[in-house]
Amino acid sequence: MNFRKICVLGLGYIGLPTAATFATHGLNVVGVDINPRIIETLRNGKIHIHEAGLGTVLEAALESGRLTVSTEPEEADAFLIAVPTPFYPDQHGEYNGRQYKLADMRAVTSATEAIVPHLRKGNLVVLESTSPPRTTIDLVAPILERSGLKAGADFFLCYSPERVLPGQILRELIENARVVGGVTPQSAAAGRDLYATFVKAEIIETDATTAEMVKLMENTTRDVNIAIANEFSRLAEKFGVDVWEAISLANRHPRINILSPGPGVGGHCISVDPWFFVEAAPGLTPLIYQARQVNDAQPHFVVEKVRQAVGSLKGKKIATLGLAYKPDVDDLRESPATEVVHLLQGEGAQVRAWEPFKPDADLQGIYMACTLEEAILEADALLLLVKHTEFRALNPEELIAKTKARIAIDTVNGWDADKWRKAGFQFARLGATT
Ligand code: SAJ
Repeated sequence: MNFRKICVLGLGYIGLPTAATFATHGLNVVGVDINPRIIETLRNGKIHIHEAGLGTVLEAALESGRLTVSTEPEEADAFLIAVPTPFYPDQHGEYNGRQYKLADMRAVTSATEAIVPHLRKGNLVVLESTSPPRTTIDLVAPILERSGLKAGADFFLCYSPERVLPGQILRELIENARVVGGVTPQSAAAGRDLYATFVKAEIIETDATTAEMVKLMENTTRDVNIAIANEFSRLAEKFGVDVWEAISLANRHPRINILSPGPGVGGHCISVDPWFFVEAAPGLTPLIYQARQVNDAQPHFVVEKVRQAVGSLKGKKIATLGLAYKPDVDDLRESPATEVVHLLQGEGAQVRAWEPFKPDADLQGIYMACTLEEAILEADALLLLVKHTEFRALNPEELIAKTKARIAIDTVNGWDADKWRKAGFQFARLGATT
């Protein structure tokens, strides 16, 4: 199938790089977002998100005239839906006394509805948003069929999960294998033809529900694996073992790859997607549910670690380093570091947070320092929460002259304990007692 013009609905972390990449590979692309401010920002040649290399690709796409942006979709050969699928913050389901989160599919629903007036025979529609199993068949297809056209017969319909790692999106879009699940084999083939525009790796065709499940299985596996690493860190502290050393030794086994403990699991993918399985089948998911509980509890263990290091938290001045959900990104969504700050404040600590990727973030109730120096000057303790490259490079010998703090607590194995002790800091690390 040949594509000349496509519409990408949702210009966030996935939709925008995807739209720009299609445009730089020769397609005419209309990028659509319901937020007029995003459209205006892009029209002014600016970007509302931080992603390595995105500026260059976007500039090329806009300058070529192949990428235009709008608040409304229009007729096209294909429509891609890349809108957020968060969970409802304050609604829960319950099964056997276990509370679980519920997927908020309103953005997928309204993006799909917006396509209906423009859908024509022979078009392709692809859902990319991470979604509960059967969303393509049970939610998207019936809405699109309000056009009078039949999914699979009159138009092609696919689910194709994005699998790109924030921080490396542009490279992974092209280099990662792509799964395309169609509601019919012909739909999957049409989806493959579309992604072949830029995907250099294998494109694998399957059915839509398998593709949805593949995506959820990937992120759920990572969540469960991080949960076991976090649980190991608690056990190591109990037994006086350094979990980081133990993990590196266990990982010498040819079939073992234990992930890293830390302050918890953040972002809008791994801490969210497992809930889609739990909601869809609460009786079949005790392990997935438990992993979520373990990872969500991790910020409390960090607070306990700080308490062990500094004594009572009341009135203590803590400088927290990093608020992003993971290293070297500016994304603070669902960040466990933010949760740690709130918990410390709840215990009466005075926190100054320093996030070099977003120093001016407006987070309710969190004092954002303008510089590292400002954050640490009056502090009693330094708390490393994110393994940003620039934090790993900090030199404790130089730092000690710039702060009152003589205690350093590392939750991500980012600092060399010997160096910090030699410089004069009392040093503590999550998952270790020495
Ligand atoms: N984390 C740990 N320990 C680890 C690894 C990660 O605590 O050993 C934490 C991170 O600090 C972060 C969270 O987990 O808070 C998630 O980070 P991540 O790098 O594991 O994943 P994401 O959310 O940035 O991206 C994931 C990726 N999925 C997988 O690796 C299976 C990516 O490929 C997906 O495209 C993305 O989710 C998505 O959009 O679904």
